[in-house]
Amino acid sequence: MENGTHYRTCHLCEAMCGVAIEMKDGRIEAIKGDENDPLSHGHICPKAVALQDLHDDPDRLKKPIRRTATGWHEMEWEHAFDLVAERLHQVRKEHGNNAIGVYQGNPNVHNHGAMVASLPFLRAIGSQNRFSATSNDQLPHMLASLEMFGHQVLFPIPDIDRTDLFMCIGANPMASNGSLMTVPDIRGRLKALKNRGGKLVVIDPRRTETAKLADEFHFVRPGTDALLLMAMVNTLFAEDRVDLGHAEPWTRDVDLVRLAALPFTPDAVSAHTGLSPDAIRGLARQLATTQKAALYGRIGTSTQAHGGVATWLIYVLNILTGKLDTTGGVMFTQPAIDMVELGAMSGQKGHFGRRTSRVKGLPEFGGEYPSSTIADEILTPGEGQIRAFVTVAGNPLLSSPNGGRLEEAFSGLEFMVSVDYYLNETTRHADIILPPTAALERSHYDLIFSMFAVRNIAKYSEALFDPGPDTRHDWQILLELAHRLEKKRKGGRLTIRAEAGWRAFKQIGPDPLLDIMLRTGPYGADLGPAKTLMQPAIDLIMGVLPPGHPLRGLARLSPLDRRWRDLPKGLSLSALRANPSGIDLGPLRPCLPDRLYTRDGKINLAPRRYLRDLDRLLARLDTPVSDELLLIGRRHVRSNNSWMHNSQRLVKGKDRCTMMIHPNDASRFGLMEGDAAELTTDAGQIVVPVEITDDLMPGVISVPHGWGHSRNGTRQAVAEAHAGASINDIIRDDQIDPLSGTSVLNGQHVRVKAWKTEGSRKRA
Ligand SMILES: Nc1nc2c(c(=O)[nH]1)N[C@H]1C(S)=C(S)[C@@H](COP(=O)(O)OP(=O)(O)OC[C@H]3O[C@@H](n4cnc5c(=O)[nH]c(N)nc54)[C@H](O)[C@@H]3O)O[C@H]1N2
Ligand SMILES: Nc1nc2c(c(=O)[nH]1)N[C@H]1C(S)=C(S)[C@@H](COP(=O)(O)OP(=O)(O)OC[C@H]3O[C@@H](n4cnc5c(=O)[nH]c(N)nc54)[C@H](O)[C@@H]3O)O[C@H]1N2
Ligand code: SF4
Ligand SMILES: [Mo]
Repeated sequence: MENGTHYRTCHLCEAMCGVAIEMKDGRIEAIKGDENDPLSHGHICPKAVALQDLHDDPDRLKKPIRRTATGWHEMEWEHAFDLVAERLHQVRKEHGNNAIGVYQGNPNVHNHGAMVASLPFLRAIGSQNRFSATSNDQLPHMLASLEMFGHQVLFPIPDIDRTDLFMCIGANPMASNGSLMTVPDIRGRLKALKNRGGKLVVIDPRRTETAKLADEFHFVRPGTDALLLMAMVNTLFAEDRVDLGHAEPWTRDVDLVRLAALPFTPDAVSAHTGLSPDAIRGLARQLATTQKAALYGRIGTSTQAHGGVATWLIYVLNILTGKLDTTGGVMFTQPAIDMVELGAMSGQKGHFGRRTSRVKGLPEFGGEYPSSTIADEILTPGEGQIRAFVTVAGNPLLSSPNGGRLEEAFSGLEFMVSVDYYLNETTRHADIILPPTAALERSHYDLIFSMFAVRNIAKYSEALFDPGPDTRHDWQILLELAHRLEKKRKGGRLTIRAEAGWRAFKQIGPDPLLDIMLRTGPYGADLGPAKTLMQPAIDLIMGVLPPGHPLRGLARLSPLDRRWRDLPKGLSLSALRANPSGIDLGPLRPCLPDRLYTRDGKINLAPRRYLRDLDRLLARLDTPVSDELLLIGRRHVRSNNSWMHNSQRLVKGKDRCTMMIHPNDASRFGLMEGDAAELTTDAGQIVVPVEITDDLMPGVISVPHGWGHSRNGTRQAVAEAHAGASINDIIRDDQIDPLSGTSVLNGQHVRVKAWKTEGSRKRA
């Protein structure tokens, strides 16, 4: 890359900020916000500089490495691919396809190449034992979308730039920069909300960075949101405030929701939730009487014991108060590459509960089992036991419940391979690590987060650096392995056509496919010569794509579709290349009922599986409130899940892996500021420094996730020097939301006491 400014999207979190990277003599001089980015307008957060740190990190792996008796040794790519394919194939030949487990982590969804190659890779492996970060994250949102709108990734997104009331429950966008709501510069946007006379309401067990900007804030006891939200529904009906507005003609089963909410009066739930009956009624009334309002929930309402029902109720409340698909409410983004429509066209709108896991009988979602059960499936002998494991851009040892048990599981595997550029807590268990190119060495298009943006935009970024010599992109690694595994499955030979398909796929790669997707999408230019020229290659590639691959829907899309008639046209990859800061496609637009994918074309307000799960919620009303401490997580703007603690600039300063606790609880358990506290559950024990603050609700403690870099044998020097402890070492893997299969990462009971070392005991 020559000197000058390179424009790009930051891929680190969901906010899709535009960055302007100043280059001099082949090196990065500075990273700033791109003022011309139509979504972020120049905003970046402190993590953007880590783009450079990641690139320059001496610990980042660049060639495959193999674990041997004398330590890790580099190996050639060809040899590594051969060996991995051979070992995986051996395991499945001996023990069946399901003997291979696969875990896909969060960075996959920030990587269009990996996304395009992932389904062929999974099919080539052929195992039903698939897992991902989804079940530690947004599964309840996907389930609610599937059940209510008929499509697992059709999410209602707050129209935050035009709303007058933003009600935020179980999310802290000031730290996370938003999730299932791509919203760069949340601070600026919340300020604008206030400047136009709007209001921010936050409901959370911690007075968060977002809460500190709020006009109204309520503590809620962890895990009780479903009760609170039910009482809000109850209030709407009791006070005759239900008005579905625009969505009324397409919504069914409103009355079932009314009946379901009857027992959950504000008085009945008050003691459990910690909100007064008046406060609960007040929340319902505001939502009903503010025309432009959006109720929004995230990790705090999804990864908890009633995550399924709580997330469903957030959708329900928006619909009952007429906020769905209206300006300033919650709306469906219409991205330039419409993965929702592509999925539907290829017959893949999502599915749930088609089969259950071997050991615990937990339901699959979209072909994946809950990550909480990975260790069960590896450690429990019998037909179908996992004996080999593949991780792709994931660190389940730190990100999934019960790290200690996962550790035991991973260390007993017959074979493990990780596609990752760090030797970290998870990948150190691998036999071979295959490191992809660095992010700045690849092009970037946000297939996923463009779907969740608070404004319609399209943006493509060229690679900033040429990939180093002898390196492979994620998509190349996945396709190479897929090709080899398919070949082995077919006894060493593929048909001439299939062989040509794999070769074409590997040759062409994801970007020309982006072009076709853009051109056939809602804002597409006419197909022009691009498609004709590429048609033979595309036909070949289609031949090796598994059924349900979104690209299979391509053939049936056209920008001329009736529903897209009024949208601006002209997008193609070259149009995006000519506009490296991105192209604005306008504010969110109403699109009901066209964008519903349910069989009857209606919104299903009361799916039966949610109603059935209400018995469990009712039982909760009868359970007395206990005074045991409840553990919740938190995020910090300078951290990103488990994998960015190797940047000195991000980890420097005050220790962030602390246990926050209310002063009353601190004195109840004899803890002083800075003491080490010992946190114990049936899963394990960790020791973390105490941070006393009345920002926490009494009875609640908070520890961030993604830390715990002290395990032996990793290679992340900075992270090791700022190790912290992993909250997931004490989060139990036998607590899940039975409705959805989501891990209970928030609201588990924990025992806390001062940690006494030998020395301090003597002193005491
Ligand atoms: N207790 C608790 N646990 C949680 C959460 C919580 O709130 N509380 N949050 C959950 C959530 S929301 C999520 S999304 C998960 C995340 O969980 P995971 O996805 O399992 O883990 P990450 O920490 O994102 O680790 C990403 C891994 O990918 C590697 N990596 C980064 N970029 C690339 C790339 O481009 N290619 C490849 N091949 N590898 C790459 C990194 O080195 C790292 O090993 O954690 C979950 N765990
Ligand atoms: N800086 C930074 N940004 C990130 C990430 C990161 O690790 N660091 N991770 C990215 C990822 S993968 C994701 S999924 C998003 C997540 O985005 P957010 O959901 O906004 O992230 P959190 O900060 O975990 O916010 C969850 C909030 O829920 C609260 N909470 C916990 N339990 C409960 C409960 O029972 N009820 C209620 N009402 N609230 C509860 C917590 O106190 C916390 O404030 O962030 C993304 N952005
Ligand atoms: S908020 Fe920070 S990490 Fe997220 S996209 Fe923007 S600059 Fe990157
Ligand atoms: Mo996440």
